[in-house]
Amino acid sequence: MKRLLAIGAALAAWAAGVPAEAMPLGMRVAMWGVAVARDRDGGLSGALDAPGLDLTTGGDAEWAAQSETAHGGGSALKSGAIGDGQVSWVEASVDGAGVVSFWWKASSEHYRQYAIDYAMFSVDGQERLRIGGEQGWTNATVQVEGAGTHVLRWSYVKDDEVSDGEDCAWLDEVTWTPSSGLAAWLAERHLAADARAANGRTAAECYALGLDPADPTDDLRIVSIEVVDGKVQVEWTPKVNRWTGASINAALKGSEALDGEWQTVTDANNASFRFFKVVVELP
Ligand SMILES: [Ca+2]
Repeated sequence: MKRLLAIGAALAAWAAGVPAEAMPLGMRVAMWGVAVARDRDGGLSGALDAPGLDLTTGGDAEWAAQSETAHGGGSALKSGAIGDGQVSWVEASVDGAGVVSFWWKASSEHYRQYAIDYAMFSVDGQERLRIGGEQGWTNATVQVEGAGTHVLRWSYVKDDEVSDGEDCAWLDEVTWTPSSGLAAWLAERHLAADARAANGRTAAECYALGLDPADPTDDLRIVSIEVVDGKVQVEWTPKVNRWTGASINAALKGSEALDGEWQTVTDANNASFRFFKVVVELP
């Protein structure tokens, strides 16, 4: 989901006293500073909560929500009805390293302590945990390492013969806690998803802009904005970060009037624009 930062109510103050004459873009921006606010349909709050997982299901039968058997009330997922030699799985993709925690339960064919049909949890196709037989609700916590996308998959797997028990698995209360990125940054600072930092900005803005949320004086003052090879480069103080948009997509918008049409600036020396704003995509 795209979460956009765009100019909001602060724009008026930001643009006050704008000189009409053409001057280097960086100077204009330095005089005006920059205001960043949330896009109305950005869905920030959802993004700042513990990220929800987008689940997909497949195999020979699909997992489905039901409320007959759940951990701690409410509903849980139950594996689909499958036959011998078949599998029913549900999975979610996550980015980067983190910890996945969940509750699961199984009722399946077993021999003594050995699960013959079983529920399996895998990360990127590699089995990490397995339960089977008459296994009550069990909590599991699994560390996921490495950058990039990881696939978390829960499968109910049957061997070639015999069924026993309720012949299925259940899954409930799956949480994903990233060890990097915005969610981890928030957790480290004990900030709520909708926290307003000491400098008045949202936590997400502080994260995106490299600001210290505990420091009321640590706010964004633009030194320069350039467009290099179509990419916006913003330099600001006091952090004096050089933000190239490599990790955060940014677009510089220009307009001849505040209530005019905002266009993407592809020429930093275009003197017709009197007003500018930076639109960034939050991480
Ligand atoms: Ca079996």
